Amino acid sequence: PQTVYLKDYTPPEYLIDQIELHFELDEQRTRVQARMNVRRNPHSSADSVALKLWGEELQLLSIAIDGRPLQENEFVVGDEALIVHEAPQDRPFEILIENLIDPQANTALEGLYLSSSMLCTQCEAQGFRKITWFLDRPDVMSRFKTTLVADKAKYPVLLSNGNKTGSGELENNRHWVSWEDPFAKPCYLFALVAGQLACVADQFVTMSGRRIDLQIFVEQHNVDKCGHAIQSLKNAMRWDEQTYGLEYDLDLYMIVAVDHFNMGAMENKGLNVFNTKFVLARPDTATDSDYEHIEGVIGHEYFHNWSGNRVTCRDWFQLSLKEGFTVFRDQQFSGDMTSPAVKRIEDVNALRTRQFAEDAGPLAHPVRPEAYIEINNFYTLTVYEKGAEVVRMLHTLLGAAGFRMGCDLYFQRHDGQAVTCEDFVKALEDANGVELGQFRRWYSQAGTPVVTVEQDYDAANGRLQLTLRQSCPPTPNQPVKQPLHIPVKLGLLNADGSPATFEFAGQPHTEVTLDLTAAEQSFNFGNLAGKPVVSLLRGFSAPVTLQMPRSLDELAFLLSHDSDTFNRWEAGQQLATQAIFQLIDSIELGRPLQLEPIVVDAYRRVLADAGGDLSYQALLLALPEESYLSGQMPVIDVEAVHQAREFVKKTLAENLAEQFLELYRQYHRDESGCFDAGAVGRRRLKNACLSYLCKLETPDSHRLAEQQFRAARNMTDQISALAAIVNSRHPDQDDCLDSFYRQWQQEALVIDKWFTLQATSSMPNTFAKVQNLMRHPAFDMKTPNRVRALVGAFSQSNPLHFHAANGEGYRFLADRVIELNALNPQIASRMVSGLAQWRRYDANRQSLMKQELQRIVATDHLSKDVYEIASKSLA
Ligand code: B3K
Ligand code: ZN
Repeated sequence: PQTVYLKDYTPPEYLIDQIELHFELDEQRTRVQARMNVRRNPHSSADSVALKLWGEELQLLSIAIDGRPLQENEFVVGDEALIVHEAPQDRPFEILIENLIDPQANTALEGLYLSSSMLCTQCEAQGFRKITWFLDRPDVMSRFKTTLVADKAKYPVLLSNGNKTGSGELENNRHWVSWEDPFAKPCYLFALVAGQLACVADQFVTMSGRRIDLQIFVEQHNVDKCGHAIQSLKNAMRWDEQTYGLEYDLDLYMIVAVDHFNMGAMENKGLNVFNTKFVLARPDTATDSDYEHIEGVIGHEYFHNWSGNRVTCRDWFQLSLKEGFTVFRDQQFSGDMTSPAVKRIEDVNALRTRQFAEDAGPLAHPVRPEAYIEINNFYTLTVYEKGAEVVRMLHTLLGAAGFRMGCDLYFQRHDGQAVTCEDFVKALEDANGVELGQFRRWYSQAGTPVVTVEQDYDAANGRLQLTLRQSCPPTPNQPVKQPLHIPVKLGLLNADGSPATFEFAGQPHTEVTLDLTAAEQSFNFGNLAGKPVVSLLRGFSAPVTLQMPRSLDELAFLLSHDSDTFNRWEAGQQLATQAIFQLIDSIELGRPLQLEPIVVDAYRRVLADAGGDLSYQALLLALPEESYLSGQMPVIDVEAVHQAREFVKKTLAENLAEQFLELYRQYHRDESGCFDAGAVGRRRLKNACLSYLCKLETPDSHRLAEQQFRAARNMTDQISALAAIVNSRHPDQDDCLDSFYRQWQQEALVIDKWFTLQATSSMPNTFAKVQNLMRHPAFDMKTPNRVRALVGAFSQSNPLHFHAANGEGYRFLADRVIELNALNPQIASRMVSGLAQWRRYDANRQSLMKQELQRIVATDHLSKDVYEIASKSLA
């Protein structure tokens, strides 16, 4: 397979200003007619006269230029493209192409495909070429007119981008609808949907008083699950006006929810296509975190209308231009809708457990990658989440007002253009009159920097000197790293826990952001009454690993007193992490296990402090996840990590049983499950307590969980109780699982949860259960949500059983990858990630994992997607 390089970018040789599409829709024989206005690009210096249009899996019916059908010797059709040997050079011309496609055979879910009984499209990144031959690249922007013709009974609703311009009846029970999108766009933003869909409608009045129709299309049985999505959309529209001054630009905003979707959702202009998982919610079917994810994804796709659609990417290497920025925007939005502190902790937690692992492994790449084989493999945690951190650092460095000025200039300067990450940084610089030269390295350099700290306190003069050192480990193709511009937010605490006022650069401060730009740099803080406790990297001001040795006492002190909500939580995480690592040492040395009393005391104080935000309190109680802990070990010992963490949890439960039970009782109500901050917080905290209590494995705790499970009137309570049951030695486990299945068998998204709970259980016998579940009638390899719920959950969220020392988990995963490769390469390649980290394990596991990767690479007809991930993992 071929590698594509950023350094080879050249402007398109031709442009297509307008395209008129005509679809005769049919499940197996959809006929596409594309009429395109083409001209030479004045900015291209290439001199070939050939015109190459990308196209895959298409059957050509006819091709004509300016009304003249082409002779066979005038063009050639290959697997990837159609080449017209001599296109007119001196004038604009029209190409008319007719071709056939088979949506039903399309299990890759890219291009036009059938999902349940509806037809829908997914074009990003390069799916449009599976619809018709085209200049399928984001810097070719065209105005689209689309006419859809279909059977009226099967496909009463016919949608595409923009505004509806006409409709009518045809013979043979067929009908047509036409659409026109007034905004030029790259073809990856094209969409069509056809089906029997019910519509939930609402309206939004924009800041300039325009009335926008909002429509969510779902299958009839889901119309009662759209309220939250509509509300989230309205909130997002208002928020973007208030925060960025950005207003929606069409008169209609449509969202369609489909069952079969490779990822979360897609921001097609005026016609978002969503995975049902990120639209449908009713309190009895969706958990509080489902509600949060829906709000986040609805916001994300909406925000793309400006950061992505009005201003798009020049080429796919610039993906983070729209994704990193839009993730940052959706994070800000979600924080503003709920609690900024809780949202920040959740985001950092996910970044550190998952993106840091990617950045430290064989698939590490810069936020702006330099090469790819299959672009779909680069919709990564690095491009999205680290990309968002890079934008957040710009926000921190420029301040909210400066960042806003920069964004205003960016949108103004580049509206209607396809641009680069460089253009974004340049706009921020120009608007603020600053220079961000070194900062740009965040886009080109991969790997997570490590920052170490040395403290030197001069008691006689009340001065503290901090010396910070940064380094970054080598990553594939980048053996040597340059220092980055790292914003480090800092505060100091007095001995009594109060915030210290200190002198920095001649001014009094209570908090500063240090600009760490050199490999080693010292900073001085004066006017101190006594030795302060340093609170560093507040709010996680940069995506780095901070190495700062601290005593358990100091961590407990910060957990009680730090005024920065992130660092307060972080102190608790480090406290637990240190305790768990001590236990891991004991396990490996065969010594008896004992938890430091200071840890128990710290958690006792967290339990007692019910004053504030209950969601935040629940986060303070949550122990670091196994995967986060594993990420810090030189050689991962899955069993010891699990055993040590369980021991801490159980010991805390035993020592603080009364407090846990009291809090549980205080916040346990019979609730129908409305999604408001108060109720969400109560449920979070109460369910955190329940999960501790169940570690006691007493009849009382089992009864508590079962009672909650049976009586629950909302999914958060029901699934939390079931999770506690499934992860304990509860005697009625199977019965509870069966009754849950019977209750929810009509609700696909709830059944996904049922699969995931079993796949992620830490109880013995889990692997056998997973194998049985593969044969369950409700399992389906062609439904990505189901595959992720079972195969994905087992291989990515059940380290204990997936990494079984006999290699059964690895063999199982490789078999699934090989099966999926033939059906859906994008999903197959996502599943390979379970094996990518093989170098982090012991020799036995390394060789077993490697063997499976080699078996995958040796498979016949391997897709580019899987080949790239598996071969790079081995390299
Ligand atoms: N832009 C899409 C992702 C497309 C993925 C293609 N493999 C969704 C999003 O990030 O908003
Ligand atoms: Zn996105």
